[in-house]
Amino acid sequence: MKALVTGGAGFIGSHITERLLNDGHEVVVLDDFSTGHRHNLPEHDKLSVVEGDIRNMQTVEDCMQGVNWVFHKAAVASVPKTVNDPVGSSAANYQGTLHILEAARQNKVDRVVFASSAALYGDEPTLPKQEDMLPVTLSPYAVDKLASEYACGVYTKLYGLKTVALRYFNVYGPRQDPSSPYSGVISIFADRLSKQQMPTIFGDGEQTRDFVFVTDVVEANMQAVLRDEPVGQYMNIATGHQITLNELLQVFCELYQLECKPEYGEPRQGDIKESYANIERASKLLAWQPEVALHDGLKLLCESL
Ligand code: NAD
Ligand code: UD2
Repeated sequence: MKALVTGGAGFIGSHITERLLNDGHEVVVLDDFSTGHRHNLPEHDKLSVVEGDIRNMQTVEDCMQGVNWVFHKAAVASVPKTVNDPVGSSAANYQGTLHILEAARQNKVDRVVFASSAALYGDEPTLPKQEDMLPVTLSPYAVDKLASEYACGVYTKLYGLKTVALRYFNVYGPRQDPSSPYSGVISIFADRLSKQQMPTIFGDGEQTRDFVFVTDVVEANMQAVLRDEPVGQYMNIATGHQITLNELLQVFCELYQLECKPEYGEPRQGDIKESYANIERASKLLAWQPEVALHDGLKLLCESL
């Protein structure tokens, strides 16, 4: 098969690309390198890398030629960036998705998998987060992800384009960029601890998250193109388990054999207290279960640094 991976030079996209190449597929990566890096991708005779922008319809059309599967991961993935520039980020996060869907329709692509987000649950306190809950959009990022999910649904119902939306919770693993204060907390903790520095926990550390390892996310993407059951659906991709940040840091310190003496800072404004997902829909429609336990995933991450 021939696959287009938008955002393929980024964290999640590069892992999807690697998996596709390992499985013998041909891959086109479309990335503007705004946060992605060429060094995230291997040299491979079945991989072509296009430096371009999903905001440009012609670029998207050019990349869509002969494609069977699209893994649409390109986005301004930082919520604060979308807060600072709602119009500019929407051009990528919503209009860019429309470009992908329209070019996929015109080119009779077999499947489009869209990277959605747990951000759609906002600060709704009910746990676990379930797909039938009403979205609570607290940022331009969430609005664009929701609008993109709706657009995927419309393209399936109206034009018969087979789309699947995957709502990722907190994804972690090698190649996640720790450089911004809003980078994934695991990437920040790993970066600090690998330099023998103690990270800062914002608040009392009793907030929880559902951390899912990137190769489990890749497997969900693969099942989303291989199976018919998920077509036209959106579903949570997570583990179904939560862990507090205090516990997370404790596991990390054991891995690095460091005495755990966290520094506590002010709680982050707008922080969500608890988050974990119900993953029944994904496990049924994708015949999928996360395989990598947190301890093992953190070990793999530490070994990669
Ligand atoms: P990332 O920033 O590492 O990857 C995004 C990639 O898209 C980068 O390579 C970037 O250069 C590229 N890109 C951005 N704008 C582009 C544009 N206009 N044209 C072409 N390429 C562009 O982020 P990630 O963590 O790998 O996220 C991948 C996707 O998953 C995003 O859509 C993100 O919103 C979504 N997501 C991620 C998480 C997470 O925990 N990492 C959680 C929920 C949803
Ligand atoms: C995730 C997404 C965000 C948005 C949000 C919606 C990531 C990286 N972020 O934010 O884009 O979709 O979900 O709910 O996927 N923390 C520390 N110390 C640090 C960094 C973070 O204590 O150095 C805390 C932070 O205050 C929070 C927790 O760690 O309580 C997780 O932070 P995060 O930014 O990794 O992810 P989250 O769930 O807040």
